[in-house]
Amino acid sequence: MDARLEAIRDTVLARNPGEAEFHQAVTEVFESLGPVHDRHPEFLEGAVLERLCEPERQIIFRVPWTDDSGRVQINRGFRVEFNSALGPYKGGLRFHPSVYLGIVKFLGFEQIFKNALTGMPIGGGKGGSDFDPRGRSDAEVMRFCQSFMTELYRHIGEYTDVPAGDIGVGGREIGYLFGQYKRITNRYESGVLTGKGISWGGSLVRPEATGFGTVIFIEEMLKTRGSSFDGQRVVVSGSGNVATNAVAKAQALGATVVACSDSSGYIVDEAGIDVALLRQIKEVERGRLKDYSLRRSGVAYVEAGSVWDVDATVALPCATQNELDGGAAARLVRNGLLAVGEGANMPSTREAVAVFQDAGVLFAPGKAANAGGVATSALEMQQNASRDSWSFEHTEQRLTDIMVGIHDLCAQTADEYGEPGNYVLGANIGGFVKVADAMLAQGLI
Ligand code: NDP
Ligand code: 2IT
Repeated sequence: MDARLEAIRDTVLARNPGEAEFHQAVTEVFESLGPVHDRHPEFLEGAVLERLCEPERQIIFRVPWTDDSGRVQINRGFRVEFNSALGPYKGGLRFHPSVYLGIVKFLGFEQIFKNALTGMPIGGGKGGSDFDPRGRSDAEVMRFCQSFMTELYRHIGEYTDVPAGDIGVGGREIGYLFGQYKRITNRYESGVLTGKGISWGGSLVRPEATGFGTVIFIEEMLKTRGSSFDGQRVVVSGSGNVATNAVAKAQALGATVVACSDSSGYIVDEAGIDVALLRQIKEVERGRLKDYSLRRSGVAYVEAGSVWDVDATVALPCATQNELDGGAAARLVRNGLLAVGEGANMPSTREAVAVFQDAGVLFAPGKAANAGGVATSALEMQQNASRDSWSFEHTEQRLTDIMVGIHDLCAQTADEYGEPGNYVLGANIGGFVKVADAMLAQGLI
């Protein structure tokens, strides 16, 4: 890392002790930014990096609620409003027991650059709670969401901060959150949340957008090597929103997706995953992946274990951070890997990224490859602002254009900085320059 940037990075780490994921995200971005600071000394003079690493505002709050047996439960809620240079803070809410400030800050930091890459007018933020929705009834989830919004409402708004979903937050949760926001504020403010139901202000394609967008990005990346998804053997991790839609799109483009996972284990279905069955089990029944293997012949279920033991030509990590380490990366490379597309946020460890890049594997980092979700959220905001709703075809075409644009920006930036094919460098510099320019233009705030 450039010595000037390393000194700033060390100060950021010391000021934010115990936040390993935030440290990792900051370090990874800083490793790309040395050459930009050679060309733009004004970024160092304006202390852009120091400002970028300090969130504009961080909110931490108590979320009390009662479970179905009448017992009082207490969770912790977070919203980190990281950077508003390009637009209102925008980013999802994650409900998962592992959530703490370090995870929310890593996600919010990544979101700044991702949102900049989309070219849409959105700043970066993220939030969530250590609440675990798994095994909770709809009524418990509703009471939790109502309590969470009873604090969050005073910090958000269509021109201020616009949350959406992430792990553990889908259409059901956004519905409960929106209902409570409307009830407290007495405003039908559609643009305050995205990922809404289609009959009350949501956008077609938003549910599919992250997984679809990841596959569209990787298709563009494969084209640079004269290849495509057609005929590829694909492994996906996770089986939630992003994973399921990545499976569907990859197969629509002619790939065979042979494996996917949840936190309990993984399935191998050599015939190609049956997307309708997967959706039925995961989205309708909220069941476990093991059920898939019980309902379809020729499917192996492996309890625990790593889905990265299954060989693939294309790997799409779509579950969670640091789920693919250096050992798994080396195994995939040995078994003939051609490309990796991060549907999740920071799923590959820094060691894994190094293994992929050293081996010449095409590697698309999450902040570029999974930007289709937030980009389509911005399209939802556009529809809300104009009180309009677009067709599936039109919205999917907008998503495709945005993903191709992000791909090309990353590739061109990598070329411009003398590292062709380095999408990590391209994404980090491409996103950073837009934010840095806007921050300097807006003065010291
Ligand atoms: P979901 O809650 O729909 O699905 C999450 C999936 O990942 C589940 O299969 C879950 O398994 C698995 N998973 C979660 N945590 C772990 C863990 N600690 N270990 C192993 N598996 C785990 O979330 P999404 O699909 O929305 O999100 C997946 C990833 O994509 C996240 O990194 C998210 O930040 C990122 N992302 C999401 C976007 C969106 O629009 N939703 C946009 C851009 C990125 P189990 O059910 O067993 O917990
Ligand atoms: O990580 C992400 O980009 C998301 N979870 C989606 C954010 C959004 O505002 O749609």
